[in-house]
Amino acid sequence: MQGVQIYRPIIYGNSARMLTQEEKATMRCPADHTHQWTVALRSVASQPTNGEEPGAIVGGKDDLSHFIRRVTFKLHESFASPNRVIDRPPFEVTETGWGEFEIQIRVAFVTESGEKPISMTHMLKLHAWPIVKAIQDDSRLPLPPPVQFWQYDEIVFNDPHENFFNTLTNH
Ligand code: SLL
Repeated sequence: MQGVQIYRPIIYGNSARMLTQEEKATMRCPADHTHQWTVALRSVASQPTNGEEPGAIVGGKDDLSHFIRRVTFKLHESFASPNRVIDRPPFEVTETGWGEFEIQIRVAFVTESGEKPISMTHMLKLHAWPIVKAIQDDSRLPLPPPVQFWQYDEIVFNDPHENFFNTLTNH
């Protein structure tokens, strides 16, 4: 459809929280891991209104899979199998670790769209500077609240195939 432009809003980013002493003792993760985090690509429909994590599944439905076929999260190479391929919602990866790094998020669309994959970069955020870092470094204090670090974006399709346009608009 020449001259037609259609976009779909998305949210991507991460949540992160510190591991408790008990979790560190019982989870089978390396001793230097301090945080558990989740990186995700989510629909705007899953956005909460009350400050909770986006996609803390409002209505239990992720409405991205009608146009997104696959999301690949490329983690830091210190992780085992850093390329994490997710073929169905929820498009997310949960891990434990100690450090912040750039995550490449590659989004592939349903085959019939004829659209090329797109990529974006998310900087994994574990520490809410500067206040929470000071708190989390003091083991006598309670754990700081989880970090939420999310980005709103819009995926734009130019001159979409008619079928794909219909898929998007009928959903
Ligand atoms: C740095 N930007 O160079 C950081 C790298 C790497 C993070 C952070 C654990 C991996 C694992 C992990 O959190 N890596 O041991 O499974 O300082």
